[in-house]
Amino acid sequence: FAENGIDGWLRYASLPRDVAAGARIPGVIIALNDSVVSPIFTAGRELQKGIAGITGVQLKVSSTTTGNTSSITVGTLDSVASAAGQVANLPELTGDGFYLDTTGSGARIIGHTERGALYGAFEYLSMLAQGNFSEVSYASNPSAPIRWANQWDNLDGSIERGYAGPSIFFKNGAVVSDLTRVSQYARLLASVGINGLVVNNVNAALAANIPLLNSANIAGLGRIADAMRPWGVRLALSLNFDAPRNNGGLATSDPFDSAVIKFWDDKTAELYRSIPDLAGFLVKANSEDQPGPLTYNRTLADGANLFAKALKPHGDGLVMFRAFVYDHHLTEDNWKNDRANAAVDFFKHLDGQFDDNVVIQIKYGPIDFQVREPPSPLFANLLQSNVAIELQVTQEYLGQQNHLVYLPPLWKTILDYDLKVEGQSSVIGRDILTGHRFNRSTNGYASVINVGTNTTWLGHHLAMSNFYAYGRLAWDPLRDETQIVEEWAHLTFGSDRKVIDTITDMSLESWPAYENYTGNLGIQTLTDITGPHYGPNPASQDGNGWGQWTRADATTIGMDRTVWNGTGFSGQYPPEIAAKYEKIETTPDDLLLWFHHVPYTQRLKSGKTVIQHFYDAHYAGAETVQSFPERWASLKGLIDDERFNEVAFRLEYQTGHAIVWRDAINEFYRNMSSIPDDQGRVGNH
Ligand code: GCW
Repeated sequence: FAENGIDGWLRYASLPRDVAAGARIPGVIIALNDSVVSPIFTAGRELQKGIAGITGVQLKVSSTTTGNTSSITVGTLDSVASAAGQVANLPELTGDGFYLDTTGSGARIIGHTERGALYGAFEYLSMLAQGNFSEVSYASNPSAPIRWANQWDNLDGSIERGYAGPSIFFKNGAVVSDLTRVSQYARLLASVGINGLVVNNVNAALAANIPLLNSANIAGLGRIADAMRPWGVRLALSLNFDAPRNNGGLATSDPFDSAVIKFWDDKTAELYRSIPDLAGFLVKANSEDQPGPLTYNRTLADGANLFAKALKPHGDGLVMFRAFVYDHHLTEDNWKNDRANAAVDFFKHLDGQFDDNVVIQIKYGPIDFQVREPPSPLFANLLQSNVAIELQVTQEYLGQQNHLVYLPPLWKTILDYDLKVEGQSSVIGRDILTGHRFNRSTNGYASVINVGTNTTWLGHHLAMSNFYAYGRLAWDPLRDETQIVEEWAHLTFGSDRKVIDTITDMSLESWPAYENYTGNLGIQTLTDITGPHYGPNPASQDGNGWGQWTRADATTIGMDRTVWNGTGFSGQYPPEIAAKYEKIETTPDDLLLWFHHVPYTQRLKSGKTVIQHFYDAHYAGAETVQSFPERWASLKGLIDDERFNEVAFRLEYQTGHAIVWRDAINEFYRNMSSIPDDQGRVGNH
């Protein structure tokens, strides 16, 4: 089978003979739906393929019960009950949850929905692929209903912030004809519980001259939806707020204009004729030059509700309305200006004004996918609105897949964060995104993935752990990130303990190392801000309107975000959290420069000065990754040469680029501060 990565973690490699000997494989697969578009039908086929790969046993798939006493039965509660009789004493199932039972002679996989049944089949296959034949009986339910992926694909086939080749969806202004890669992508998405996909770039107005919503493209989108439907992945679209003006021949896109309302009602109806299970829309409005309701003196809620009302008659479609609204022409000479304040400033007062099928999609941090940020305080300020967190699998600011950076430890700093809203436990993953804390039923997750036509999907084989982990954490934000990467490595590279351990260790060291050699103490990823967001360029942070400032000068550095003397950002958190960040003494070192403007000689809790920490951390981070190629080389022969060589190449590159980062940043701040490195390294090579 292919070693090129197309199957990702779904390779179903044959088990070593001694392990396979323990397999208890039932005699037949019964998948209780014979419609080829049903996820249950898909589950039957996937079980057949997986079991053949893993054990060499070729099972038949039937859509009705057979005389065979030992079977793998997959279906929904109703279909299993009517085929096999009463199913008693099942644990509670919710959403796309499933029940997996491998006790006795066969296996039962029962979904709360058809999609859930498919997820259960993937879970069973994952066990088998890891050589786990134990008897289990449990229910698994998703933490939240929204578990979406976003692609920033443009209709011309390019991908904004995509690092693995052009789009698998679009080319030359239209949907591609061969959608093989789309169904393969949907298979990977489904295998980790992702149920929705926005296929085009949020910067939809960039392509105003290429109409997404003409009849040819609506038919093309219908074909994409058809390709994904058997995997339970629903299609959603990013909309250009100005489409009525740009493509509809209207004089305005004002959300209160009756012709505009009719335009969206008609387009939505047309979309539903082509895509009956359309998942909804994603809207980036009044941000980074995208049009929006503010352009027409209407509120952001008016804009979101325009689409919500167009969707409403057709079913359960959602408007994912992005909270990433800010002014990118801020002037740095005003000490109190702060881009980090924007989301709460724009959205807090609208809480309660959004229709019930609107979801506010909030980037994890207040700025923009930086190597470290505190959580967006908006999560603590929307108590009467649906919310979803936005993460990035595509490594825009995090090495663009040329660097190994395993992201879950970063995501966990947000998901595990207790915002203590109104003094009560308000952990973002466990309490807020589940909807429990504020009694919401439509919360969840979105992540920008940006796969491309490259056969590795993301450009770096090891980056796929981030894709995998995203789905796992959206399903259960309490899952342990170490366990996730071990499981992924096992499925992707085989059962050799040395392979799994080496990949796990390197992955867990990778984000702290990247933070060390890029930007530490909460100063952000010190990359090129106005261009590609790649490589060191600390000078580009300041002196422009983007607001990713460091305010570094000859003696001091950092953003003063205190209430008493700064931008007031810390005051957007609930009192207990705000108080902690208000003072240097209670601000953790890793966010010191996010919240405070201090001298380079400021002492950290570690006892070091800020500047010496910069020097040391940059050396430490670069040193960690110097060990990666050698550790990877020790796996030669334990995995296939193709993937071995491709990963080796990227790791080797990373070692060099980490040194470039280290020296560029250290030199920059040594020049600026004139404070020497007490180890005598900086400026001395
Ligand atoms: O920071 C910016 C990215 C843009 C992106 C934007 C967003 C799609 O650099 O490329 O636009 O964030 O999230 O909307």
